[in-house]
Amino acid sequence: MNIRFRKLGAVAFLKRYSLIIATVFFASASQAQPILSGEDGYRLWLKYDLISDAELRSNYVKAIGSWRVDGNSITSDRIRSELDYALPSLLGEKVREQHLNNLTANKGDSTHVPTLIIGTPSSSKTIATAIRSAKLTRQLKAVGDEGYLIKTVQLKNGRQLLVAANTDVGALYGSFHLLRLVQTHSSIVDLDIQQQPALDIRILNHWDNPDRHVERGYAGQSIWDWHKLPDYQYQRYYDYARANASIGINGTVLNNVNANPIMLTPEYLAKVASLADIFRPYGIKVYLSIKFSSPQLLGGLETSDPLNKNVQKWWDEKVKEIYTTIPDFGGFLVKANSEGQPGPGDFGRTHAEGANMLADALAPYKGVVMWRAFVYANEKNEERSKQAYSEFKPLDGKFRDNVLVQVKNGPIDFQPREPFSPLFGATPKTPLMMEFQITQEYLGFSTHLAYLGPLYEEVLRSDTYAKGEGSSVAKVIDGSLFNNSISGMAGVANIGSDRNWTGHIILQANWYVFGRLSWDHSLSSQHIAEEWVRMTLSTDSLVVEKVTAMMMASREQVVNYMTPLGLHHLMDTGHHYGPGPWVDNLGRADWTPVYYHRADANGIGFDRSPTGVDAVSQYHAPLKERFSKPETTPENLLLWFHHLAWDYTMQSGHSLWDELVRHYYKGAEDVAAMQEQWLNLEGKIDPLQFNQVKMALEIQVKEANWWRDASVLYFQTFSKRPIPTGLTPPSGTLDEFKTRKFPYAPGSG
Ligand code: GCV
Repeated sequence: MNIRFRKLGAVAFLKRYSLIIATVFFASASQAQPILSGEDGYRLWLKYDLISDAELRSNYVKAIGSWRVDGNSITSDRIRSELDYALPSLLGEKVREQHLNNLTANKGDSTHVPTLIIGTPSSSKTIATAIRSAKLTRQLKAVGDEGYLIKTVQLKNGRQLLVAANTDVGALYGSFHLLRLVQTHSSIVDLDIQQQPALDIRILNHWDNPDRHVERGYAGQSIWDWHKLPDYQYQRYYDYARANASIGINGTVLNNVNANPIMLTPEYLAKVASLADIFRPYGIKVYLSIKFSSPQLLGGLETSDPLNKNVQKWWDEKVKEIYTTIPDFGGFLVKANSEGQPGPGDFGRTHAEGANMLADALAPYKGVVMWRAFVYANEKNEERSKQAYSEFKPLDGKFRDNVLVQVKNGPIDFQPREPFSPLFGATPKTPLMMEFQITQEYLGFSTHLAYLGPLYEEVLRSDTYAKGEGSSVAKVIDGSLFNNSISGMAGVANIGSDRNWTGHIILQANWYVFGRLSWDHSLSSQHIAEEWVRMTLSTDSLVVEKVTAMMMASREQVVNYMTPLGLHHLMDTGHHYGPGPWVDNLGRADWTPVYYHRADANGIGFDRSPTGVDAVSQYHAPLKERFSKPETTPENLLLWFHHLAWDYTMQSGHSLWDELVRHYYKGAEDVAAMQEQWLNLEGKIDPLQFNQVKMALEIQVKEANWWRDASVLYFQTFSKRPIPTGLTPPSGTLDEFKTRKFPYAPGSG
């Protein structure tokens, strides 16, 4: 432009370019400048940005400015590439040069032993000697196949940092741990860390279909491009594996539990195998959801009866074929006799008979069956929250050793708040896996900021009293309470093809917290949130403090503006987007919100006490007694267990009606306040990240108000009471809210 300006002269230049100048001027006057560079979220928490504090950097350089990964496996290569990329990025380019020089000089020269050594006693002489001389042999043994030690030790050549493990995958986990310490600017002086996972199976469940639609997915299409697999392998697959390994996730179920049998065809197994090859070096096994009627649908058999010899043979052969293609295949996830899916019940058989048939086929290869307990049926004539317990409790002890029963955290379905499922603690002889939902089917999709760490923590720490006080859900699922030999935790993924993976940058933290808790359920969700903020958004202490506080409060805000005081399942039909407490006309009563809130002229809530459907009897004492009476039921679960009069007096002294309305208002107000807090951080956060969250918060504020107004107006038609003084009455009309339709809301089933 400058050159042209000089050639043309001012007047001619203006004539020729006036239109462009005007367009640029008016465009910039009317809308924000596009941001052409910045953090779009793709790098997740593995950003490895340069540490700007020179002193801090030089301290790290002293301790880990040179490194060596011993071992010849692909996993060792992966560790090497991660460190070779991460450490110079974090500590400066000089470190890269230094490291390369060291590596060349190192050959046979003991004066150049790097300050950081990573490996296993069998892959590394240095590690083997150090472990022996530091008397760490027993400690290392104790961490098992996936654990690791990170130790500062004094060796002949001086102080050295060791990341030692029994396997290369353990060394990989240890390396990510060390990187996390650096990324969060934590001290690495005199490290003495011993880690091993609390649970055996730490697994994502993708509800992804072969056509790339993700059931309950709100972050674009499935990341698996089945059509182009096995030949086309996106970089994203590798980055997915890196991200999972960095938080200890060691398994992935690639396809929807509402399974398409095509996944078991040779053509698709080849595609699955190519993903397994990518994930293997990262310690991640692949698993598949299967359709129970596959012998009929794929094999042309007349039945899928699990006790039929031909059916058993079909599965034996299919499993053999799978292991020929994928030697370390993890196993099957099964949704059976649930929401229209086929299952052993179709042939008069039990869940145990169905699961055991598959377990027998998988056992020779050490595969497992994860059999879901999410079952409920109209014909059962039993209240929905009770059905999983009724069905599975009598089957305790009847499952093969390689079967885990996978139980949703609450008795209904991933609501913003539910009590823990009474199945936890009810089946001493059956290992139960936790199933959490990471994707926000019922918590505002991917536009509502709801950090789920506090929800997971609340569930894991709940006391089941199965063996007296201290029998937490965490102890049930990690196998320690009943001495089960296998354990696991599953999270329904919130990952999609969106550039930032989860549709909303902060919701990456839900994937992160799931992984971290599945590795160590004793961590606090607050600690994990802080860690995530430091790695993903900023290490600036103000940002860390403010954003962590926002995240920690966010789930309760959603509870307040959607389903306060134990209300549940009030979302609109099918897609579950927005409020629909009035919906009363679906195929099944227990799909309708009116079934759950039971509002009438007398009051609101579901009587699950002994005077009602007696769901409380499924809990151990003293919970069953506690939940039986409104006075001893925690108020945040009150309407889950009780139907109470609008004038019932709450702990605050307010009537139930006033308290309910106040919760709705508080939820919406808190979101508006959160929006303000975020806006105050402008300039302290990368502009792309900042803007993404800003836009999502604008939507969330609108939708929180919508939830509040629609719910309050609707319940007011029963309570016939005024909005409490001091609160501004809702602006819209109930009729208008009722007419809102969203035929194309994402993620439908
Ligand atoms: C995959 C709920 C969801 C369904 C989901 C089901 C399940 O009902 O709405 O989309 O199906 O749970 O967990 O199987």
